[in-house]
Amino acid sequence: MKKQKWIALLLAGGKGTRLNLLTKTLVKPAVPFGGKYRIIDFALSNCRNSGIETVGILTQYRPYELHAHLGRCNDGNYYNRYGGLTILPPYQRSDSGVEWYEGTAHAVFQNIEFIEQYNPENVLVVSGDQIYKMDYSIMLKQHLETNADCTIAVVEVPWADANRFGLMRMDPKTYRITSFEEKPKNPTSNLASMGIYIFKWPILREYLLREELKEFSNRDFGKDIIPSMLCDGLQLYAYYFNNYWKDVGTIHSYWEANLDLLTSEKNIFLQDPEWRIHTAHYDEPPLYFDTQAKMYQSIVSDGCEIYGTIEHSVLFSGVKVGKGARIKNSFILPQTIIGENVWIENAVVGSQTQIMDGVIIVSKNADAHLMVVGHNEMIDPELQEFPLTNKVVSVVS
Ligand code: ADQ
Ligand code: ADP
Repeated sequence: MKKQKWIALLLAGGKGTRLNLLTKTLVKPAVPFGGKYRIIDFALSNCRNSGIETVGILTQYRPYELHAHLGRCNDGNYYNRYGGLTILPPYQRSDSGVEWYEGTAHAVFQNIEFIEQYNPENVLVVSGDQIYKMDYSIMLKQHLETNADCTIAVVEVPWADANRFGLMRMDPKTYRITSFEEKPKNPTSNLASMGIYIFKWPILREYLLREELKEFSNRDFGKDIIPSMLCDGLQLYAYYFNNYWKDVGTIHSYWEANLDLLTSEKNIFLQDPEWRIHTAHYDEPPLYFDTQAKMYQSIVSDGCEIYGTIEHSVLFSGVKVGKGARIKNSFILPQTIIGENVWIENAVVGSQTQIMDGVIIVSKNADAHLMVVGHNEMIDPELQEFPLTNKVVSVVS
């Protein structure tokens, strides 16, 4: 087969426990974001817009909604003009049974045959759980110019968050990486790996095979592959990124990333409008706004039907808000039905939730902070047990 310059592998199988109830039934990359998207749409659109023709999506944990979404995406005009989207779940390789993807590197290792079909010179590995717009072809250009074995996209993060990331030091002139530590307890750098890598394929292949032979290994890029390459003196370079980037790994960062959409300077959809984020299409009717309805500084998506007041909030597709209801500083995920005279403040409400008339769900302190109401649950004042997290500050019903 003709050698391809590069192919992309999109990691979308991790459990994502820190998103709490939002990932109870679906994997993090499939979590709805920004009114009508899912988190994975960013990485996938970046691949498409960067001109990558072949993308393998590695899925594992609760993949049903993700697969359904990707199927819908491929159905429309999302990625099929390249014909290059392949879903890669774990599979039975031999008689010994199915080998789950134990870590990110192990997931790629299991798909060596898929990659080899395309005989690529370089492989781009990206995460499916980040919000950003990035032209990977510029990163590839730097990778080729420096003749790097591996190029890692990096970004400066606030010191307070630094211990959630792989942190490195680099030569300020050449950008050659001189040290790397995965999620150190006491950070000495705030230059973080974005978990976006371009590798020379023959070199990555060799390290994936080597990692498999080790008795003790997490089979992870950040914990194993990158430190081994650095230790062996390979050429690792940083690709410096200074645009909007959010890893929505925790409920707090998910909250902040949605909140950012409500400020025009931070709203990622308003930045670089040529670089479109694509998603699956649902035939939702247009937004309906009744006479008593009021809306301030909010995002309200197609299919919503509003009779109440919405303030500083994001309403995802198909949300119904009854008469007299007030929603403030909140994110209401798709297809949720909110009854009359409901009051919701500082909360994330999961999709397909039904909130009965008169329920009050208020967290008094937005930073302390929000509550997550479960996916597919009915919230009724008669019920004693609300499926909320222990972050609840106050629930009055
Ligand atoms: P983390 O954010 O902790 O660190 P990780 O849990 O490795 O990322 O997940 C990265 C991606 O891989 C996610 O999209 C996840 O869904 C997927 N994934 C995880 N386990 C998987 C598995 N077994 N099979 C398939 N997919 C899987 C990484 C790097 C850090 C870096 C941050 C940046 O290790 O160095 O700073 O990303 O966000
Ligand atoms: P059902 O579960 O009734 O078959 P769908 O197949 O339409 O519903 O939806 C599957 C998933 O997609 C659900 O999680 C639902 O919340 C979500 N979903 C449905 N409609 C939309 C939409 N317009 N925008 C985003 N997500 C949606």
